[in-house]
Amino acid sequence: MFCNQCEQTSKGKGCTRLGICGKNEAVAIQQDKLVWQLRELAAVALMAREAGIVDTATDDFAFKALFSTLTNVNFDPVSLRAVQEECLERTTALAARVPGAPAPTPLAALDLRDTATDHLSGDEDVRSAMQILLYGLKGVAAYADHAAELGQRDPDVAAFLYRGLRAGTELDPESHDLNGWLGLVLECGKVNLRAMELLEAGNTGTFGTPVPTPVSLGRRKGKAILISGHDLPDLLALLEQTRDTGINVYTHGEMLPAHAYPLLHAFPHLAGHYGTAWQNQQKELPDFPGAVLFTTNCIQDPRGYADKVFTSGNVSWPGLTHCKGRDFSAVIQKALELPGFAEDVPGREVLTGFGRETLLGAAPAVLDAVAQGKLRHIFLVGGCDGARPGRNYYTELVEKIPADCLILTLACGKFRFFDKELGSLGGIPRLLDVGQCNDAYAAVRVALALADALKCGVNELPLSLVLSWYEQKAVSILLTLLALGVKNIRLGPTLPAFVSPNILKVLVEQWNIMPVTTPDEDLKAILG
Ligand code: FSO
Ligand code: SF4
Repeated sequence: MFCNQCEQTSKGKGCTRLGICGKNEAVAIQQDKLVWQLRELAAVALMAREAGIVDTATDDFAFKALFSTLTNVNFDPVSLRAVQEECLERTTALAARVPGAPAPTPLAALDLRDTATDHLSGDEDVRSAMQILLYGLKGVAAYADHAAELGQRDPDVAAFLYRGLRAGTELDPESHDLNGWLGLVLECGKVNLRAMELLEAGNTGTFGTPVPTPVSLGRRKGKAILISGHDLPDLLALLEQTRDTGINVYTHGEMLPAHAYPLLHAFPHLAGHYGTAWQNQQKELPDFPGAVLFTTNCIQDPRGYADKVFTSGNVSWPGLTHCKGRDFSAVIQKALELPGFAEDVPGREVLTGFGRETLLGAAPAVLDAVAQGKLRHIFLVGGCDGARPGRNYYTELVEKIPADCLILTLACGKFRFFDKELGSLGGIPRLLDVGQCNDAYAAVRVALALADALKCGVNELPLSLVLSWYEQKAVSILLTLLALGVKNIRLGPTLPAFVSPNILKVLVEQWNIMPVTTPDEDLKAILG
């Protein structure tokens, strides 16, 4: 196996035996084969589009299938095999409708082929660009899948997914030089903005516009279910199915911002938030006295507490019960069997829900504070969390940011500081949780609106982005920021293993992207 797609990749180079994430060799190879199958599907789907055939069900499938190869999503060879079989069936069926379309490789023949790297160019920079593109596409696929679940689709997003998947393979009629690859990579960023826009439309259209909402970190006496991941429709279904059962539902990880959506907040048994970021689950979940549902990444080996963990959607772990079709009766049954919390435990509250509308509403006050010299600088400190000790940088940075600065945050990286008392500035809380990783869309729109109001470019704003990355959704968001011309991004805790020295040079020269150093040094550099 060879996998270098996430930040915790072995020795900063690549996992070659067993993934640090727990992905074993067989599953890694299977995921590579599935990606290859999707490249074949892409070639056929592009020919179909030329013939005027757009098959939405196949587009939806392609997003889901690629999503299942993201870090910490699907560790189960049986369910991955089913995805592979469906991919073969769909490609065969679509090819039959398109004259001259190539037949997909049968699974038995695919098993004999090393699809991890065999199609990758020998040129280090081209290989790097192909990997950046593939990992960015995985992020796009995740957001497009979430959006499609909410009925939001744009056939152009699928068309680009196909173009990107076909690129560089023997199925691609075009050839691309390094500039062509970089062009595709930036286009991936733009397409990801569209995917996040669709998802925002789906979320707000279904659940309402997020409003700043205090969320309890305490516990309520009674039976309990913990729901983790990013899938809000799963949460809605769970809340509906647990209505009047006496079970309280708690959010975990990236589900925290769900509390800010009016439709979800209205359920009185949406009781609060439990735990912190994904990499702490093996410490935090054994003590949870109820059932646990993982709706998307990031799941880890539930050894020792597997009997109470369930999965849904694209997530799978061998041996766990997978809830199909948003039927959570097995989760509810398990929660009723488990003791639940013995008593009420009051807890602190944290604020979430500073979505696009709220932030845009606060923009005049922010601009005013900037004009009066009361607000020196805005920091966006966000992205994904992970296990590396170097990630304490983000906690320390937030603690050290001076009191006349605001801090926007999003995604699971915020759990390093989400419960800190940072006070307020001109009536605005200093720490503003924009939401999940996909809500980077909201942060981008607000930055563009502020630049517009101040009649300057986004790089001239008193705004600095200090991002943490872990998996492929973060890659797609980074590409979006680059495609929008956002410069001076600080990235950590380490730089991606899949970026070659020459491509890094381009990123530094054109975007002045830089690694995080120490909180003190970076603050000095930013604030002057
Ligand atoms: Fe985190 Fe995991 Fe949301 Fe990622 S929970 S690491 S970028 O999947 O998606 O922020
Ligand atoms: Fe290694 Fe990350 Fe790939 Fe897992 S996803 S095998 S940790 S590079």
